[in-house]
Amino acid sequence: MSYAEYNFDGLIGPTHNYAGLSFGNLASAKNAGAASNPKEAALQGLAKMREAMGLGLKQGFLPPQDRPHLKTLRALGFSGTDTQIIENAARIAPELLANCYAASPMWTANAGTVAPSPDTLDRKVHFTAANLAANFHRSIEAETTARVLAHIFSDEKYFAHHPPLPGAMHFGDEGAANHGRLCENHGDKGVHLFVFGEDGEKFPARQKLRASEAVARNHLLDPVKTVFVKQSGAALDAGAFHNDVVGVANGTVLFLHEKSFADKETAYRDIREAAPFVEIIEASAKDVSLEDCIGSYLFNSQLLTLPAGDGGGGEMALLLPNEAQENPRVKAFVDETLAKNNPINRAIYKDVRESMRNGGGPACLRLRVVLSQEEAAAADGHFLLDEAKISKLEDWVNAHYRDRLSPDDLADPALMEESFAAMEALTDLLSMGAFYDFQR
Ligand code: SUG
Repeated sequence: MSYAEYNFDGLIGPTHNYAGLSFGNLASAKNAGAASNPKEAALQGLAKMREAMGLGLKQGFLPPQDRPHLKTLRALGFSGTDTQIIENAARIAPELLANCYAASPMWTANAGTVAPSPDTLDRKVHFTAANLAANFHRSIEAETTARVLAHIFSDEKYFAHHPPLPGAMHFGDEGAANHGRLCENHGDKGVHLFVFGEDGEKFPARQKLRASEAVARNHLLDPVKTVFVKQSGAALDAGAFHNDVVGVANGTVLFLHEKSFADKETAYRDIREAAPFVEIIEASAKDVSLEDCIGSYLFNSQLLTLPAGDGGGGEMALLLPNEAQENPRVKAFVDETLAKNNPINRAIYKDVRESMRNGGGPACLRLRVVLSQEEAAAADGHFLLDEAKISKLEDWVNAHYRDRLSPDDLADPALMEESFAAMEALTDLLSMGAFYDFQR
């Protein structure tokens, strides 16, 4: 049976803004209060999806969520009409309103953790939506994300869904942003690398070991093919709030900064034991400092296995943010990596600046799902892209999105009305029915 990797990117929602909500995420703090361009953001995201499709790769997407999330505002004691809720929240607790307006579901690397069917005991594809307990604005996503995943992958013959882990930060779970899969072919039984953290001196760790362990159990993974590694405090305190900011795994390759893990020697030994085929390509701190690495999002690139036959055949391409090209030390390291004898031999730089300014690079914007042909056919085709569908989504963005949004604009009920009108049109386009909380 043939298997392929699908990247499910987050379609960036109409309320994308810079509210400075994520402690420990340097870009989010730095750009707090700046004006965003939601239209540009969504079009940049769609252009990235188109680029990956142009490489012959399979591309899907997860829809945005309904924002403002009135259900949460109601749970927090705001009542009356929808307009009154917005007006009162803006007056009494503007920070709560900003949390309920975040377009953060765009970073689908945090939507959940996925185990492809060759890796699981029951041969189903397993999904656990992340609880994202570390940040209030992100914790709101979990329930709807679980609903989205169950909607797209609804056939119980192939897909198993686990609810977000209970217990809030006791089981803090940020999904695939702290998880990687190593394998020789997508359809082989893969090795799962879970990276967890412990609070640093400056910043809190979002991913708990006990959460990663629970996800591995839920997904019925083989313990011999499961590795748990602790993130380094230095990386966390330098701004690597998710491990995918300092490393990425794909196929046989682990591409990372040498300061990613707390105990590198033990981590590499454990990874090599579980995945003897692994090729570890690292940047030394001499080549690229942690600061350069985090400032440029070098390792938040998508590391993509190109399809065989098309100049590919096991060769890999890096899809990086423009910021990586703009830093001469980072650019030199990428060029050196391409010139060396390893599977990575192509670099593509893309503009995802709107997302980057909130700390989300190319790899944050996608959830990887390896599917067999049969499993892909069982998934909801509305969310699997081709040229025609991507153009329709662009038309939808152009019709409904603003090209400027400042945090003060969140107080205006007209933004809520526009946002809900966009979501109504999207649910029609995707035949989702009355899907979101505001439609129920
Ligand atoms: O969780 N930023 C996101 C960025 C997520 C990046 N994802 C990965 N690394 N996989 C976060 O910190 C900022 C929102 C704001 O400040 O308005 C934000 O949520």
